[in-house]
Amino acid sequence: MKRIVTIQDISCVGKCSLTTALPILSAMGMETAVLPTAVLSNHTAFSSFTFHDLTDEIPKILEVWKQQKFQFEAVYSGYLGSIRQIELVRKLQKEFTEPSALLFVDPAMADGGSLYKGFTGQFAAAMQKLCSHADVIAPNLTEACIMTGTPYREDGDELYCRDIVKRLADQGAKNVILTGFSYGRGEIGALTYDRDKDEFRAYVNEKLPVVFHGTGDIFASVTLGGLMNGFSLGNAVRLAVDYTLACVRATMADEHHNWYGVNFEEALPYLIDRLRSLKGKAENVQKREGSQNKRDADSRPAENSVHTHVV
Ligand code: PXL
Repeated sequence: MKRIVTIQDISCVGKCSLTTALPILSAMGMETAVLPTAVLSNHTAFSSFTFHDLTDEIPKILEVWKQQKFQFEAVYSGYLGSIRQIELVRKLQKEFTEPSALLFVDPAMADGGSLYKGFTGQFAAAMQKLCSHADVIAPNLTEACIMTGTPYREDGDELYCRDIVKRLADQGAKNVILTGFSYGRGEIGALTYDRDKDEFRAYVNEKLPVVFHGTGDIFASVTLGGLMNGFSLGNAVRLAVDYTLACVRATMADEHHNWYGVNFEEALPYLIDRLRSLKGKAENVQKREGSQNKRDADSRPAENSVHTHVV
């Protein structure tokens, strides 16, 4: 079993950050250690909330982890509350992982053209630096614009998005996933860029005319879970886009649904079925073609692909 660590807040109510990452990554077969950065009564999209910062606790935890010689195969950072916490993510990467481990950064600091409540330009600059050391980053368009100094355009076309994604990779991130990407109305997905292969890919699926909180954290958790299960970036992103849609559908199916989080729980069987099917395909290919070709197996198109482009 792979052991990974995720560093983000725990919002007691309003499904996001740790309360979604943990069940999703567990369902995907990861032993998931957590470093809670803060405890909130509920996430910050509610009209009021408490915020108890845990930054001072983290160095003490890391001290004991060092004594215990804990190591992780991936570090996944989400919503962070301070520049010191960003520095602690780097410490985790440097001191608690092998060079082959994955650093996955969801900048989780902005949306809709502006920074979330409480975040500053200085924080954004520190996040940009962290992203430059990452293997995979998953910003939305607002975060990507902030980190590249690009004016935010909601109606930006594919070329506009590609340019931003490429510039993020030029800053150092090996793989960039621009979330919330679409070619037009009625669809949503992600645009990815793999720096080593110099390859853009886009995958989109149906966009329902609703907005729910917490879908970004679901998307990021599933993408990381897919990568840690050995899937290609393309297949991990397809799985994440499709599962996020399944969560939104499950939410809509309940007439008493909440605005503050999606029903990812009832969609978990779908996630596990897709995971099994992708792993099954990889094993079949391995049997047929021998172990040398195994790494190619997960690059086959997933079922239910709606719209895939390699450019
Ligand atoms: O989903 C990102 C997120 C995580 N944690 C907290 C948040 C948000 C977004 O608003 O408020 C506390």
